[in-house]
Amino acid sequence: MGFSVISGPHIETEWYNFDALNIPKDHPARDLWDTFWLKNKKGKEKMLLRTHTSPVQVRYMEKHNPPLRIIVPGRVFRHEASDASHDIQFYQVEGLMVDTDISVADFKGIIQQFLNSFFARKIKTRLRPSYFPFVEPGFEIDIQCFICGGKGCSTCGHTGWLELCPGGMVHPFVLKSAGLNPKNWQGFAFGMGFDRLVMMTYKINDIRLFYNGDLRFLNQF
Ligand code: 2NL
Repeated sequence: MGFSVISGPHIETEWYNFDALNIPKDHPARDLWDTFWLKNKKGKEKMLLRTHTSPVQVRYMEKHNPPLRIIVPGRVFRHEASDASHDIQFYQVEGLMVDTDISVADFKGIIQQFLNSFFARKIKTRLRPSYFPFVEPGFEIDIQCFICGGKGCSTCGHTGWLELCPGGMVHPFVLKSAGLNPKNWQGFAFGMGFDRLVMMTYKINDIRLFYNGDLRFLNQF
């Protein structure tokens, strides 16, 4: 589908990780991300371990003229307690498409195509409204529960749907921060937790298994 795979630094500035993404310093939305801050040098900008791969997309938009289609896989870091579905580091795969006349229909079509191909069968999806400061409108993409086929079971909390990945139309503020005129360009973006996709595919119930180096686990793959 014409997407280039792009990567960028794990250590980021506050501007690229937060401010440019419409997450201002004293805004409550910033509390959505538990951040590892680095000791900053006097008079220098505050540095951190990126909490998402979005800063890579901002940097890319600054340097390249649209139309743009990129996929950004990479390690991200969150300062939070770990449990079976959360770790202090994990992989995200974010996507960004910027062009003229891009709509939610383009977003849904491309995600649908990706999922059918990743899971090697036709996947039923739906979009549900959600909030992220860097997109407007924002949604969660749900897939039909692959355990019960949509009938409702304990895995899907008896809803028939599983939350897969958030996304939305790139907020005009973010395009502006990256030097693009939102009157001329629109786009969509999404951010998948890659570990979660792999957990669903292989029916793995604890994200920490990927990183604790137990060879009995790793040698199965
Ligand atoms: C998450 C967050 C999302 C995006 C990531 C994005 C990037 C730019 C502009 C707008 Cl440069 N949006 N990324 C958008 C929506 C959701 O996911 O934590 N996912 C697991």
